[in-house]
Amino acid sequence: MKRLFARRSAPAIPVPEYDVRGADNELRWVTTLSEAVRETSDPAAEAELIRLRHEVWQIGEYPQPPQPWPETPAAEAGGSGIPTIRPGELNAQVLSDAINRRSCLLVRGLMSKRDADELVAGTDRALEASQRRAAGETGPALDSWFLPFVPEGGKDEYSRARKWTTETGTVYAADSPRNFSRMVDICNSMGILDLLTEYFGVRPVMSVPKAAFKRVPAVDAPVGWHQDIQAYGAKTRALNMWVALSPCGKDARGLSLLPFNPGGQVEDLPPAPPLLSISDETIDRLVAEGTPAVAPVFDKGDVLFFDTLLPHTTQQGDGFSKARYALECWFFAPTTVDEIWLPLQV
Ligand SMILES: O=C(O)CCC(=O)C(=O)O
Repeated sequence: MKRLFARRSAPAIPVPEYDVRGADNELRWVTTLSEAVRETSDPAAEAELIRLRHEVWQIGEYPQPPQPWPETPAAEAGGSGIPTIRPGELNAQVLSDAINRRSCLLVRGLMSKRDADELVAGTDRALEASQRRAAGETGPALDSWFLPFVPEGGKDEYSRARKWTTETGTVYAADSPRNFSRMVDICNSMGILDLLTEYFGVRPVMSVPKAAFKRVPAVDAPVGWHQDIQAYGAKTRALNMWVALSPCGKDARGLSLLPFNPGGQVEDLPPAPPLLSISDETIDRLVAEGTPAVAPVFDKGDVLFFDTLLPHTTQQGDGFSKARYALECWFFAPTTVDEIWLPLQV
């Protein structure tokens, strides 16, 4: 990617307290540019910030997460379904217990409706900007909302996937520099980075293709049953923060899931991104063995955390009348994620 923002000399501020070694200068720049972006929304600074976040991951030395992983599951509390709590009850232990037992945790109303509305508006702007760019338009105002991220000196491994995703209503968060900066600020204001640092035992990173804003149409369910371990492999420690940015599960497609911890892949399939799949036979078998398939009704701002083992799908079927907005946001223990996922320091 062309360097859009001239870096002169390292700003005279202390190195932020991250666990990363060997990237002090870049981390100072991340802090400085984050501030500049908040104050001025400068498109060149917004794009440079994404580039820098990837550079920190490339050159930084990250600590190993603690062993063992996952911890021994806590005793099963009985019942079935999705463990569900209110924001005041959320902490790393509660999260970890729910993930170990059921691979998921639903936190009602964790994101404010105002933040969700802002990200919905940002999703529409990003998708619109992607169409305009596809039609040949360019310019800094467009770059703020849609500027495909390609690592410096690298190949655009995601150009085909990106074309398909934007056409079906999904935009990678990092391809929308203004939305990405807002999303990181919102995550911080919700305490997510601190929570997940405690959960992983190390500060997590995000990824270019695995943090995405979605506008799922009423008429089509583009993603079927899958587990994300099929894409990442067993060694990757990852957790998704999936946020319903608009109500769904009734008039708009939500998510269907099997809330249990299967301990590994439920079907032995080679990974085939972007459309991984688990067969209907396997899902039927798992349901017959006692795990109910559930499709919760989500309100705007509800957050579902889930790990790589959770079998889930965009809610299937007919009869939906509204589009749904959501944020899919995977976090990773930095040393366990493959560079193909274009990790980003946050
Ligand atoms: O939002 C959806 O419908 C699908 C989400 C998903 O598959 C994921 O977040 O991994």
